[in-house]
Amino acid sequence: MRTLLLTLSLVLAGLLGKPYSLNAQITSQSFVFQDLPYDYDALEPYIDATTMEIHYSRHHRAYYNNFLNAVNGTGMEKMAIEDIFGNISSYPPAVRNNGGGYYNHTLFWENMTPQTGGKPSGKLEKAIKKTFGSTEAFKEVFAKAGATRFGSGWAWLSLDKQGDLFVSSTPNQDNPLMDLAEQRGIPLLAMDVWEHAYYLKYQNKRADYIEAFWNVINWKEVEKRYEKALKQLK
Ligand code: MN3
Repeated sequence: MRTLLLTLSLVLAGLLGKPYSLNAQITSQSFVFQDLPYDYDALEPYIDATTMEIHYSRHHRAYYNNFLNAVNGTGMEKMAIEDIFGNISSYPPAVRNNGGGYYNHTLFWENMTPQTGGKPSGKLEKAIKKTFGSTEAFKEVFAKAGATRFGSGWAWLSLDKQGDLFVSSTPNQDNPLMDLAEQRGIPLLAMDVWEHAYYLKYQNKRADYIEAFWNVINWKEVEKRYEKALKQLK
């Protein structure tokens, strides 16, 4: 029924010249498509409004819709997404790609803000200093993880099982919660380095986008995630 509705709405939306408007009606009780926590132009000049609008309302929405279609009727629709990721290697690629796309972008929007503190503080700052030497050194490691990811993917700051921070990068829509990730942990900060995240404004200059990203990090949110993740380990 859901697939039929989706097909009908796509056809209708296409006729109306609004390819995503009706597509946007799919919802789920377990997996929420969250509102963007700010306006599309809120992160200007670092991330332009058109990129934000396309990225959120089309890319993210498509991952979400495709994820719901992939889990609907499988039993997975009642699972916590973290548990799905913990066994992702045993599920179809559509769950991995779209579930990752849905989760990663939700985190990405939350860990950006126009009211950034500019740098980490509190317990997180201490942990960053302990692991990387300084915030500047962390910035370099994180930027390198994003810059050297071949093709499409993500850069991450995460917390491992031992309670230590680490930086990693994953291909496509994978993330550190997935059982097939090279380094597993709880994601605290996510940076999308797919071309769709920056190409309109920065074209091929991924390094410039990465430099700009530093200006919109929601450090308060990353700190909150860090403290929550520490508690989860106990
Ligand atoms: Mn993206």
